[in-house]
Amino acid sequence: MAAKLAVFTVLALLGSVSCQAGYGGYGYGGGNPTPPTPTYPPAPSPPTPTGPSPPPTAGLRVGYYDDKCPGAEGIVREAVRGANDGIKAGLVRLFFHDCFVRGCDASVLLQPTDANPQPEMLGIPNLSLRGFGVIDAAKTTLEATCPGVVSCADIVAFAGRDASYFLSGYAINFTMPAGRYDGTVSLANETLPNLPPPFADVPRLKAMFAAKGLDAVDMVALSGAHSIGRSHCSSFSDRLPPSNTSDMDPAFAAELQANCTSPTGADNTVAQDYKTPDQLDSQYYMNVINHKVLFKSDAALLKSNETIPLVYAAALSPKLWKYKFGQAMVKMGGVEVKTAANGEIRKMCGFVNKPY
Ligand SMILES: *[C@@H]1O[C@H](CO)[C@@H](O)[C@H](O)[C@H]1NC(C)=O
Ligand SMILES: *[C@@H]1O[C@H](CO)[C@@H](O)[C@H](O)[C@H]1NC(C)=O
Ligand SMILES: *[C@@H]1O[C@H](CO)[C@@H](O)[C@H](O)[C@H]1NC(C)=O
Ligand SMILES: *[C@@H]1O[C@H](CO)[C@@H](O)[C@H](O)[C@H]1NC(C)=O
Ligand SMILES: *[C@@H]1O[C@H](CO)[C@@H](O)[C@H](O)[C@H]1NC(C)=O
Ligand SMILES: CC(=O)N[C@H]1CO[C@H](CO)[C@@H](O)[C@@H]1O
Repeated sequence: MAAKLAVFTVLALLGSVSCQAGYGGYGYGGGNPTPPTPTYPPAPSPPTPTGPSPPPTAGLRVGYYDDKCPGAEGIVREAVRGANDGIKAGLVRLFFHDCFVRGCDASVLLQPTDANPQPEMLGIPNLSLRGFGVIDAAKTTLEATCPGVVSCADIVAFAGRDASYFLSGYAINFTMPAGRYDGTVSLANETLPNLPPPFADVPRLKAMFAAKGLDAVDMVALSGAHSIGRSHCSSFSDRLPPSNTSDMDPAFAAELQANCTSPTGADNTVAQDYKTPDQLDSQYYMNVINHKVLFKSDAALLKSNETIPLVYAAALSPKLWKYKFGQAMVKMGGVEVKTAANGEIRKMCGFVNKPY
């Protein structure tokens, strides 16, 4: 108890620990990706959340649909509840990917059309995003209940929140402000420059998060999303023997190498968190400390004196991390949101209302 209080104090002094939930794991494929030079848009300045229920972000507010479409959040939650753990993990990542490319505007959901043959969802080789079916199912029910009211961007945000709730065994339980509009632009070539790659170091991670108005505390907090989901071996194979340039635990590396070995040459997948693969929990931070993580960008958190204390704090105080994770998710949900002036409420999440 005393230890927990001490940790909490340390964290309070550091200015709140939140976690970067869900970058990486994109499985770029192709063993030796050349990092593109990111072009950083001007960073927005979202308000700093305070207290257990963070205030509305970027003009969004909690309970936005209470009068417009009562039950909207419940409909999304039920759609998420029925998904398996892999899809739930995919929904957390979908939210992250949506927000990091053109803001949280459901641009990640837009499908290829004649007018736009190369949308975001085709942007990264082996991206293997999941969860689109859950979003579409929720949207169908919502359109039948209150047509033209609930944006796909809000559905993605609610679904990311709800997946966190279920995968944490209801321990991560936070309110998500809403009122986002859907974007009409989705470009494949904007994905790589905006999504942090699995080989990023801390300065690069910090820069890419800062470009979205998120700080190192948010980044470390959101990284806890690597306690769920799976990754293609091609995203970290350069950290395994025989090339062996990493500080990975040797026994763990040998086990990964065995699991990644495929007689057919297929790019196998392995669990992000070998210990509790389907639980959104702070085990990830123990894995970082024990050198049992997949990506260079995970291991990097133990190589910067800015992120080291945040990693230890999250490992030592799971409860505090859960709170910070929720805060960071809300903050991320405020990134570059659209309004009625520059967005729409899509009728179908995969297509803009008027393609021409
Ligand atoms: C989650 O939080 C809400 C209040 O926002 C509360 O009503 C509900 O009981 C909580 N759920 C759990 C499982 O703690
Ligand atoms: C991205 O693709 C779009 C549409 O194909 C094109 O108009 C734009 O110039 C491209 N941007 C870059 C940076 O290549
Ligand atoms: C890398 O090689 C060194 C020296 O042979 C060895 O001590 C270390 O355990 C190896 N690391 C991995 C991840 O295999
Ligand atoms: C390797 O695969 C086995 C069998 O699926 C699994 O139990 C183990 O956790 C995996 N190890 C790692 C490090 O992924
Ligand atoms: C990190 O450590 C370096 C060298 O030890 C020092 O110059 C730098 O000020 C430290 N940064 C922070 C944020 O403490
Ligand atoms: C697992 C997987 O889908 N791997 C593919 C990644 O992309 C490269 C290039 O497009 C393919 O060759 C791999 O098979």
